[in-house]
Order: sequence, then structure tokens, then C-alpha cells
Amino acid sequence: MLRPQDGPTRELKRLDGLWRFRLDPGGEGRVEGWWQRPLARARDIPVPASYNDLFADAAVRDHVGDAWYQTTVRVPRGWAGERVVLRLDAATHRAVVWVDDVEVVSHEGGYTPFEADVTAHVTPGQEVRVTVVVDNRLTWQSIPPGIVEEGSSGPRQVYFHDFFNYAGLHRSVWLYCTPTAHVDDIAVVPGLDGTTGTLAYRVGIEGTGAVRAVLVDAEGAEVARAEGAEGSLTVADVHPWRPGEGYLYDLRVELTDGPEVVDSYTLPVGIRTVAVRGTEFLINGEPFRFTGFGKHEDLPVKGKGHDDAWLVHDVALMDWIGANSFRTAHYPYAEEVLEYADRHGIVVIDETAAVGQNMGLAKVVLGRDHTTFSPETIDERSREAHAQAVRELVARDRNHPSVVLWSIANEPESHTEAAVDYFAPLFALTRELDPTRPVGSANMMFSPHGRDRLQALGDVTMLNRYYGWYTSTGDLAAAEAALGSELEAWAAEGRPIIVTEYGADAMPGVRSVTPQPWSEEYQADLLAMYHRVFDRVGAVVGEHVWSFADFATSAGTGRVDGNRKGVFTRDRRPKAAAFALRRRWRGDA
Ligand code: GCB
Repeated sequence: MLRPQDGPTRELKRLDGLWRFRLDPGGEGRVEGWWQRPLARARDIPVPASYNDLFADAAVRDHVGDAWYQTTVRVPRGWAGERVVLRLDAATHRAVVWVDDVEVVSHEGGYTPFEADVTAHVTPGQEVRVTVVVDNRLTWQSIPPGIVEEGSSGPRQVYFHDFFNYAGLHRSVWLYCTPTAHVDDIAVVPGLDGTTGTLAYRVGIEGTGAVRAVLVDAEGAEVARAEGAEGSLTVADVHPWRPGEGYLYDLRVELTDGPEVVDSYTLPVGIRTVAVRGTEFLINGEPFRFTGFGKHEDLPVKGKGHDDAWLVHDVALMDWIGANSFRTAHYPYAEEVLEYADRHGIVVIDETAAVGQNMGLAKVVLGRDHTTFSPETIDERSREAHAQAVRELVARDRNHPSVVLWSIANEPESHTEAAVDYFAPLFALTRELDPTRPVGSANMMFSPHGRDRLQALGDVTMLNRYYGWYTSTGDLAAAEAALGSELEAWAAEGRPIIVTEYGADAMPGVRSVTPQPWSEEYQADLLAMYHRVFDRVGAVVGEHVWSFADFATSAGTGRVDGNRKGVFTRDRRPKAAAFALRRRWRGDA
């Protein structure tokens, strides 16, 4: 799905700002038709932002169910005769949207965009009312899963993942126009052969017309062109996209009718290749070593609301510390983040929101006894929702050169036949949708080498490990021995290993001369221990510390105002470990 843009044939209006907002714990709005009139008893709310932390009110923070958003927008009068589209970059976790009295679209899944052609429901020059109801409930059939239970003071949301269930309109909302006949979709596949680059492209169009593709370099010079909706462009003396250097070309796709350019869409593209060879992960044919983090979209006050200032600051900190990559744990991030990664040469592991599909873990953490995959829990419908999440992730992100690996789940149950039955078709689907990128899923420590059955389905071994924290707590020598022997065993399977999580909680200011968990020194020492082991095991090609920054979680005795495994605090101040990582990753500190 193409991101909306301004251009010679397209215009864009961002609907962000203060909207009207009302919680609906009783679910009355859908029955009473709240979209039909100005939202009664509403308050102002910023978009984009999670609603949970804005109002200093536990009823809002812990709300379960519908929340209504409303605004009015004047459709620009110059849009007469154009196709008008309303797009939401994300609504967490599902939403229905009305324009005035007409339902125009609904969508399931909290981290991917959706849109509706609203041409028939608007009049250029006139105002319309836009109403969105956002439902934050997680069920066995949602991605991620959860259970809503009746508590003494109303419904309570239970979930199996370790980050707070923020909800609302987390990303921008847009009204945009295109010509009626327009470029609907573009897919590119870059290639490299020595100093020659190639870009295979496929354009989907609505309406009729001829397609032309023009490739322009960063200085604005045309380097290749082709006619036809499908084709390949060749670039002599190509300037590849590479880690640390986000060189981009512009692919200008034009839909023409004789001499007239009916529509034009410009897609930034990077020319690079990705491959797995034995235990190596290759970018542009050269072995790449991932340094960086599993992150979260998580901010004080805004929750999961996207914010460009924090994006720029986070990337500045990643640069400061010497991180060349990150994983979008545990859901697809805002498209602004991927575009920024493209432009800055940051390598991305792109993950679906399938996290918490592991009832072995739920038993330990929540004391609950469920079967992970069963007709009563995660079932065929869940898998279809998961497949749809994969489709939407790949459709949205396949053109980003920064994305080098799809992660289709984080720490699912992975030792059972049921897990293999559930996941094998999802691996196949991902490869069918994108044969050009490796696929994996992050493994959890309850299914170590010898027990896990999913890693063999992937191209890369992805391990989340907490030796020295959840096991051998405080005993780094025992942890080192256990980690070393497990990694050696995985290495023998012949796939590259990315340790997608390792880390320890640390409370800033807790200092210790002896190995005390929760101290800044213990966090730094634990990371150093992992690095000693990584440097011994050649198949380890990636180290992603968990986590970049502290983040909000649900309440728990192991959580102190959230998860404290950040190398930076939630407001992005460095802990002692940050300086140690900088020394390792930059070597010049
Ligand atoms: C994990 C999860 C991550 C948690 C982390 C932890 O394995 O993938 O979501 O936050 O452990 O800190 O326990």
C-alpha cells in the first residue's frame, strides 16, 4: 500500500491535532449511532497519541473497549473531480470509520494502515465529520492475543506480552486526493551485479493509461527509464544503499494518456541485496554484523503515539552508541521510522504484532493454564488474522531497503507439533509474498536448542536469551557456561545466529561493587559476558540488546514502573551500560 504524498497530481491534508474524544465502556455508541452527530460529553484529545496516559485518570489508562474520536475537516475546493481518500496510518487494535453518516471502512490490527475511497461521500469545499471508534480489546483471535475478563469493577484486559496495551490513534490521519485514473501500487526488487544495479518494478494502476518509470539519482539526474507496468531498470556505476549510508534513488512512476501525465508517484528506492550464505548474513554480498537493539514505540505521555522529535533523537542516540540496526519489537512501527532508516542507512528487522502466543510463558508469569494452540484459544481464525498481519506488513514495507529480515513472531510456543502446524504455512506465505528477504521468528529460552522446532523453518536463527537474569540470576559464570554451550549447539545447525534479545534490568542510580542484579554495573557486566561468548562463536552475526530504552508494561512484581532493561532510561538518559556498549560498538570511545 502506497504512502500518501504531495506531488504534481496529488495533494495531501494531515488531520492531526486536537480531536474530540469519548470513552464508551458500555459499548453504547454503536447502538445509539454516535457517529451521526457531534460527539456529546467529549473532551479534547491529541492525534496522534495513545489515550491512556493523557488524563491522569485510571479509568482512561485501564479502559477496556470502545473509544470514540471525532473531527471535522473541510475538503479542499480544488479537489473537485479528484478521487478523495481517507487514510489512517494506525488505529490500535481495530476500528470502524464513518464520514458523516456513512461507514466507509473497518480494520483489524493495530499497527498497519488502512484507507477508504470517500469520493462519493464528500463535496470539495464543504466540511465533513470524521468519526472513528477504536476498540482496544485483545482476544484469542487478535494479533497479539489476550483475554477480556469480568473483574469486580468491570472488564479487565489480560495479555501475554510484556508491554503496556496502549491504544488509540497512534499515527497520522490523512485526507488526500489522486486523479481517478492513478498509480495504485508499486513493488520494486533491487539487484546488484558488480558495479551495475538493477531495479525490477511492477506497477498496479486503476483506470487506463500507459506507465513510464524514471529513475533519478540523489543529485536529480536521470539514470534509467522504461515503459510498461512491469520491467527492469539498469543503473551503470550504481551507488548502492548500504548500512551506514542510506543512498536513495527516486523512482518516478507516471501514468500517461498520450502526452499528458495523468498521475505521478515518486518512490524512494535503495539498491542493495540481502542473502544468507551458510552462517553469514550478507548485505550487498558482504558479511554484515548487526549491532543494536530491540526497541519499542513507547514514550512518556504519548504512549505509542508517533513523534518525529523522538525519532530523530533515538536515531541520534543509536548513532552515538554505534548501533547499526534495530528490530521493530513487537509490531510494525510507523512508516516515518522506516523512511528515516532508509535515509540514514539503518538496518531493520521488521516484526509482526504476533507476540505472546506462548502459554508456557503465561503460566510462569501469570499463573494461567491455557493450551496455546487449540479450538478454544489460538485457532484457525487466529492464524488467518496472523496471515493477514503478514500480508499487510509485507505490502506496506517491502520497498524499504532498510528492511532486511521479516520476523513473523516473537517468542511463540515452538516445541510442539501444533506450533509447527500453525507456523509452517505462515513461513511459506511470507516467502511467497517476498522471495527476496530471509524470514525468521524470535525464539524464547523455554525452547532452547534441541527442543525448539520453529527455527529450522526460518533462514536465520533468532534467539532471545536471559542467562544471568531470569536464570542463573546474579551468577554470571554459570550463565556464561550455559550461554556458550547453547550457542555452540545452534551454530552447528549452519544458520547465522542473531541474538535478538539479551539484557538485564537496571535501576538508574543503583550502583554496586559486587554483582547485584538491578544495578547499573550488573547490567553492564552481563552484556560484557554475552559479548565474550559472541566473540567465540563465529555463527553469531548479530547482537541486539534488550532494550534500547525503559518502557511501560502492565503491572507485575518484576516490573518497577515498567521494564527497566533499557540501556537508556525512558527519557533517554544513558545508564552505565550505554558507555560500555559505545566502547564495544564504536571502538573509539
Ligand atoms: C522477552 C520478550 C520481551 C520482554 C523481555 C523481558 O523475551 O521478548 O518482550 O520485554 O523478554 O524483559 O522479559
